[in-house]
Amino acid sequence: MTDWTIDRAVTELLSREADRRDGGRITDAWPGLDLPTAYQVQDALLRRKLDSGEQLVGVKLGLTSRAKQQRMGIDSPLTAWLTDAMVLPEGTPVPVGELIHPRAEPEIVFVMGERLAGPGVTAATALAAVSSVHPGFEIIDSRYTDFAFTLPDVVADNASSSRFVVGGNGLPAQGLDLALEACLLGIDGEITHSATGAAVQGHPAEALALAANSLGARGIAIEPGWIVLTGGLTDAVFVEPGREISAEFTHLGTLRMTGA
Ligand code: 0L1
Ligand code: MG
Repeated sequence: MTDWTIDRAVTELLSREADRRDGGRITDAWPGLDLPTAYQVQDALLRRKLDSGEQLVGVKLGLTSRAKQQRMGIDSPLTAWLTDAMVLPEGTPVPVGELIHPRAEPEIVFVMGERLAGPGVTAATALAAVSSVHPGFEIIDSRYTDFAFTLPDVVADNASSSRFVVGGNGLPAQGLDLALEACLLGIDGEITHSATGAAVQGHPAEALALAANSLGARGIAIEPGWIVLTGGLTDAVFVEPGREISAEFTHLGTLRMTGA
């Protein structure tokens, strides 16, 4: 018998976020938190954010690259929600003081032109529904100490979502080879990590198809205008006050951001 409920887990995670504090894994206190229940926590957490005035603007994938999976010790991709409160306009300093222990990771980002509803979505049909492709940063800020979590923990925590940057005006997907699109991640001018789009499920459109199919299994479609973060290409690096983090893409452009 447990006194943990979906509602209690949501309250715990939201209060950690509001108080800028991390804490132990929910699954240590609630071993019965399985993956379907964790997605129920994630959806209930989204509802609380929407009730407080935030708008749903898209979906993100997490743990889509080997680099991220190896670092986190979890080999299953996941999905989570993006709201307007997480948008960090390009060029805006990352408000480190408002966060717990933020890390940044470079991502290939899609803005959707058409509705995409699984099951049966392929990478080709997914890519055809994309309006534009952008360089992006995700700033993750796990509500768990040292980013130590199991898959249900991180799913419940909306996949460590905190802030994200969508850069540039975007390019049409047609004409880009996103598997070969390279990204150099730099800290204070020194390149520390590199990857190509193939790091993300073989092709970022495979990640988009995966999101459409897994959301489809829950009766949810990806809507026109939604932003889709396809997952960290490389490991994430800590954001610190005064530290400049750059992501230089072959065709999508270069993004820079600095911790404040
Ligand atoms: O893009 C990603 O792979 C984010 C994964 C979220 C979990 C985390 O690394 O904290
Ligand atoms: Mg990410």
